[in-house]
Amino acid sequence: MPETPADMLSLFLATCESAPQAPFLIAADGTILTYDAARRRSAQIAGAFRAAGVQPGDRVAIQTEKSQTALLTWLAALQTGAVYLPLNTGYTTGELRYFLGDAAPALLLCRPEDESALAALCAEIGVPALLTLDAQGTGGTLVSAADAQPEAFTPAPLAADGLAAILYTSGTTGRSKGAMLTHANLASNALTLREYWRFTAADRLLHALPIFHTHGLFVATNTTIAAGSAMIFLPRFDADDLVRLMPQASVLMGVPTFYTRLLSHPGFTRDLAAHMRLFISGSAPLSAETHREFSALTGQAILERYGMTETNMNTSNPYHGLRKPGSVGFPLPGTALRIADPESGTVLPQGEIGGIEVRGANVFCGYWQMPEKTAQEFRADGFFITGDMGLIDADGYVHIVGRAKDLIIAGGFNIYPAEVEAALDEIPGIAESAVIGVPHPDLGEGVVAVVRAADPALDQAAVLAALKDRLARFKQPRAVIFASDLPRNAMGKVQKNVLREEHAGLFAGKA
Ligand code: MLC
Ligand code: AMP
Repeated sequence: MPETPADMLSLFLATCESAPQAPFLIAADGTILTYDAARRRSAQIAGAFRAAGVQPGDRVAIQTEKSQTALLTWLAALQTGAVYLPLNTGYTTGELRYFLGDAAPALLLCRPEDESALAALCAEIGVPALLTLDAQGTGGTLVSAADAQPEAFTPAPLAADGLAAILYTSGTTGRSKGAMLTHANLASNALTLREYWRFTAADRLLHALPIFHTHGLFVATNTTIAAGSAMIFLPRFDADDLVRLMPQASVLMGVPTFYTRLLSHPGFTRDLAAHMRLFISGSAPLSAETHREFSALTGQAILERYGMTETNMNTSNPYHGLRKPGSVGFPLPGTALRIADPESGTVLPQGEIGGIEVRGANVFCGYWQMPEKTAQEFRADGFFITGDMGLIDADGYVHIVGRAKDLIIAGGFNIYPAEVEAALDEIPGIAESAVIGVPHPDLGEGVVAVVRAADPALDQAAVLAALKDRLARFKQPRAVIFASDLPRNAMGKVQKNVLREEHAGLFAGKA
């Protein structure tokens, strides 16, 4: 069993102490930021946060491009005892208004180009401090403020059950919910994954994920920190870069789109992958077909795991032993997983399909300022209702077979149809809408809006233009279909399964 979990800062500082010159972040050009350099720079950033007014327990919201400095803000927030609140770079000002209003952060860190628009928003909703950071992580008011600070910072004491981060997840109905993650949630999961996936100081993780979500921020970064290993840290996914840098790496973590794109890259060969220790996939279903294609090409089986913002990682295929295509593996040590009737909560016999419920040190402590919503999503015995449907097979492997929640996952990003429908229904000329996900060869699922227009002159271009500033780009429909009526059941509910079947082939052949 891993040692008693503490918090991610203790794990980071332990490596800084034992191996200060070990590489932590390696840039695409080979430049190395050591653990010690990361400690010193994050201490300066912590000093800048404190000077800007951040106190223990305050929220620090971040919406910046991915850079080494952006990642160090996570370690800096930990040092100040603040609660980290990373935000998708695609969110529009309108979307930010809600998150900032709800979380009431003491500080917002944003891109320099957004500063004036967001200064107005911060003034309006009472966010007291605003700093900027550019895409390279080398310019902006945060950088100059950090430069003026000492390279040592006395960390605030952290309690295991204290809040480390709030990550917003959209809801099937109503407002987005801020999932509250404690220090123990994050540290326990990082230690579990370090052991389960055999991470050591020798590992070099190829990191091409965004750092505003659980996958890139916690699974990748925290596991690396817990093992004292390094990340080859890239600003975004680019198949050419991955192929070029793979010879220096030992592990890749990605969403399924990473793997389908690699498979269609001519430079991705058996020889290129031969030295790699591990390929991990998660955040969305990896098709059994992609799994098999990858094995046929490389001779290696992708290790698929399953997690959620609320729970960190729940299951994983084994490091040694069969990594079953189409399965997400076994519950991780310390995580209890059961399949239950979604309505009654009665636990179902092995092999039957039901709702996936989990309990363990990895599971979050509730939704920010939503005690009722929190209570609804936990059973009385502490199991969290994930909203995923699945079964456990005769060998004990968990399979996800669908979702009880109305959710689309495109390229690993979650899109809640209800939110897109609400935006569509506000467009003059749209009488009603239904948003569905249909198979997409690159993104797994693609967002499709089926609308009944009251105005016959309305076309796809006009609908998309109206959504442009309302919704982040990744939530916007890839196609708008005009229908004279939406299919409904006897209860009057739109039959999305009928629409999904009807439009299943819409993106066939599109990469
Ligand atoms: C980009 N676009 C997307 C998109 N990503 N649209 C829908 N869904 C997405 N995921 C938009 C771009 O804005 C662009 O719009 C157009 O699609 C084409 O962009 P691209 O250049 O082809 O895409 P790219 O930038 O390469 O991004 C694709 C991707 C990226 C798959 C590499 O989305 C990505 O890194 N996804 C990872 C998401 C992730 O980390 N999820 C973890 C969640 S945590 P336009 O208009 O410019 O053409 C979680 C828990 C767990 O789920 O278990 O891990
Ligand atoms: P998020 O809210 O962004 O954390 O997304 C969590 C959701 O992603 C889960 O509830 C699942 O529906 C989905 N998910 C994560 N990993 C997998 C996986 N390996 N296979 C299928 N779905 C997954």
